[in-house]
Amino acid sequence: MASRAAAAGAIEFKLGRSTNSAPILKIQMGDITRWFVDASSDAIVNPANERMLGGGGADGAIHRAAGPELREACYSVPEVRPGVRCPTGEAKITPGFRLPASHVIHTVGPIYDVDSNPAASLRGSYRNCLRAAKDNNIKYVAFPAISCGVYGYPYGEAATLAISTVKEYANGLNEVHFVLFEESVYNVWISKANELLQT
Ligand code: AR6
Repeated sequence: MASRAAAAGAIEFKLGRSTNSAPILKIQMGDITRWFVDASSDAIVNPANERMLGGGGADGAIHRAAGPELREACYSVPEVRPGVRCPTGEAKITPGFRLPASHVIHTVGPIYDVDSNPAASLRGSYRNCLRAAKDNNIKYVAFPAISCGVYGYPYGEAATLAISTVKEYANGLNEVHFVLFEESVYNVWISKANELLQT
């Protein structure tokens, strides 16, 4: 259950049993482009597309806030096949440039109606973002609701996968945040977290 309600609507949960070292999960409403915790070891997750050169939604907002250097950094990520720098379910890391967060972890969630196994792909996105964070000494990560906008993933199913995957793979991080733009998405995330993180 929620251990306490923090400021500005953020609700905190503990991920795991051990009292002091277990990572903290925070769920809050907000604009992920404004999020930061720590000058060098924090990252926001960008729900990108496979080209990684920007787009609409959170991706567009992140690129606008980070400045043109972010597009240049993404452009220099090698293509694994024509037009694909980051395959669905994988993650790539860049600096945050003009963003308050020091890093951006770009991932590509599944297009719900197109992907042959959207649950496996979405789980892969969360897992590979957490892996990229740990590989780069990042201690604080903020996720949006990957695939819950243009890519059409139902919120309830997405929240269950997001929270259970974070619970499984957050060890070694200090905090994982969900920064959610819409109240309807936030409400689903809180309700699933209460279901899945009861202690
Ligand atoms: N901060 C936090 N969350 C946000 C923000 C923000 N500033 N802006 C939007 N959201 P979407 P997807 C929420 O569509 O479904 C892009 O064009 C939004 O309300 O950004 O993974 C990419 O280039 C929703 O809940 O990402 C891809 O082509 C969530 O972020 C495609 O969209 C995700 O919505 C990716 O689609």
